[in-house]
Amino acid sequence: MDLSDFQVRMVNSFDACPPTAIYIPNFITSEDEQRIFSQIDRAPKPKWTQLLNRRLINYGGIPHPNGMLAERIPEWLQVYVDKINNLNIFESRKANHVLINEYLPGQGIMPHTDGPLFYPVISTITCGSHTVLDFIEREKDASNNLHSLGFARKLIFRILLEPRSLLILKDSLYTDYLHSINEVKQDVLCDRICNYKSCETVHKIGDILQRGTRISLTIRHVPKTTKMKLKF
Ligand SMILES: O=C(O)CCC(=O)C(=O)O
Repeated sequence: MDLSDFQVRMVNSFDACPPTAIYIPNFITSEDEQRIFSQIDRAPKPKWTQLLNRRLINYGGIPHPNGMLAERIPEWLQVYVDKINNLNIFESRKANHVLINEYLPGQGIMPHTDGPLFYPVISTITCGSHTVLDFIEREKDASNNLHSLGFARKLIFRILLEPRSLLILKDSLYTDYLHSINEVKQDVLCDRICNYKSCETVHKIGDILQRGTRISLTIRHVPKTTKMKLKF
């Protein structure tokens, strides 16, 4: 697969999309999507971390500045990690961490960057419902240093994530932009969405999409890992 065929290049006829966003519709099948939902349904309750606006599970370990204590990724999930690894997006490295987020309609995630704990490439598979990912340029101070949370922020562009799609973010979209998901129950499609042409479904500006439960699989590489030392 030549990923450059899937690169989102323009926000509209005037503005280029900053490098680099790759959007692949139908990256997984409906059967895969069902399988993911049924496996996640089986996850024991204590595996979940409940936050105010979503809940999540870490697989592969918990990323930490001192190094992630590596844990085995379950086989059903490793299938999708391998599918991402086959795209060679982490160069010679392999993905070793999956963050599962579950969003109910009306839930989202605050503007943030993924930061230094990860190799700077994010891959996200969307299951169940669409969502819209918003991008905001990070503020720079007088010395050109980036702030992780800007002051006056400007919404630059949006990417519509359809069920079963894959989004890859890297380069300046990893380092210089915050991403977020609005806490709304429906999305009114607007002219800041820059990937209409790559979408599986034909959409038009003004369409209203109702959100359902969305599960996202964010598959990344954590460079600093440690193995559990067993003492007998
Ligand atoms: O659910 C998503 O698509 C985004 C998740 C995300 O940005 C994160 O967990 O850091």
